[in-house]
Amino acid sequence: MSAQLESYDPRNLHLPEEDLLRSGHLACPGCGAALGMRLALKALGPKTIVVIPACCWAVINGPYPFHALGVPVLQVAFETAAVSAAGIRAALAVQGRDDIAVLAWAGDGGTFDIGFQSLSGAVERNEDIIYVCYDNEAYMNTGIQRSSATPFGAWTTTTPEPDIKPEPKKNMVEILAEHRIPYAATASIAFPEDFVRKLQKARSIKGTKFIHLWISCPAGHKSEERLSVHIARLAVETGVFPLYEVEYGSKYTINHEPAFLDVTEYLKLQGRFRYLTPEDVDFIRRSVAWEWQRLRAKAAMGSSLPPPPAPSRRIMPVASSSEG
Ligand SMILES: Cc1ncc(C[n+]2csc(CCOP(=O)(O)OP(=O)(O)O)c2C)c(N)n1
Ligand code: SF4
Repeated sequence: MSAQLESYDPRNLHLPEEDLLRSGHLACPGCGAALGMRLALKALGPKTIVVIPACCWAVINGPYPFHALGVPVLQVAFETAAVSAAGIRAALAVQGRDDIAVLAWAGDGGTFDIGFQSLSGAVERNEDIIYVCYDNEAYMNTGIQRSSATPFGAWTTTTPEPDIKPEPKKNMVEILAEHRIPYAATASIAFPEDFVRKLQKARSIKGTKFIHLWISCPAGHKSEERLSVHIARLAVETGVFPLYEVEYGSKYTINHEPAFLDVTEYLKLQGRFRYLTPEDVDFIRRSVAWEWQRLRAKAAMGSSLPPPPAPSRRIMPVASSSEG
């Protein structure tokens, strides 16, 4: 383990005290999606309504009339997280309630694939919602099927050996940023203060905010439960999952300079990558380097670009102190 990872001490974290994820939830041990929600509600607080489509979290929350969250939850059809959240926001606007955060919380299948059309529509209308995609890189709830968020080379039940997934992962933050929403960002459960800060920032901005949260999933990644946070940290420190934010599609900020540990440090802890050949690992290594080159170029260009002009007929929301 690198000196940088050894020096990391979670006891030094500064996070909001309040816990709105109750005991008795139904997540697997070591589930990053449970930790992610715990952090999200620490960031947003009790004045939050959560919208959950079909995904692991629809199960984690528990069977009606019980549920594990200390905030109201609306469970909706798989493809409708973004539009359902937008509908709640519209209803709250009629009541004059702009003090409540509306959080759409969906898996990668419900975001990258099945919910993409309604998400793109909501984003194009710049609906005033926070959308978090917790990304475990497959359809885990129904038995580990490949999604378009599954990375190259991963074993899933629909990409079994020797036909491990040949396509790279879809780049969702870039696609959302190209909709020129006020805020799009990546985050990780292994960088909780960064994630909490991003949610709090999202809450202070009007319009659509999208956060792509990388989470560990011991059941689907075939990894040890106790290593969930460590693996999530390695995803960042190997450069596989960069932490950055994009404002109005133009201003890029890289939030963490990785140690650029060798990708094998990350891959070897997950059984889903056990079928990779040395050539596959080399491809992943070169892809990580290429993606970083591209990200740095965008960050360099973005720092000299002004934000896009505000449309003359629609008020393009800008940062405000009220909730998003
Ligand atoms: C229209 C529709 N198709 C399929 C399903 C079955 N289904 C329920 S959850 C799920 C997988 C969800 O995957 P993802 O969004 O990645 O979340 P995860 O399970 O990984 O948390 C599927 C396919 C459904 N409920 N509705
Ligand atoms: S399958 Fe993965 S994401 Fe789903 S509850 Fe289990 S660990 Fe969490």
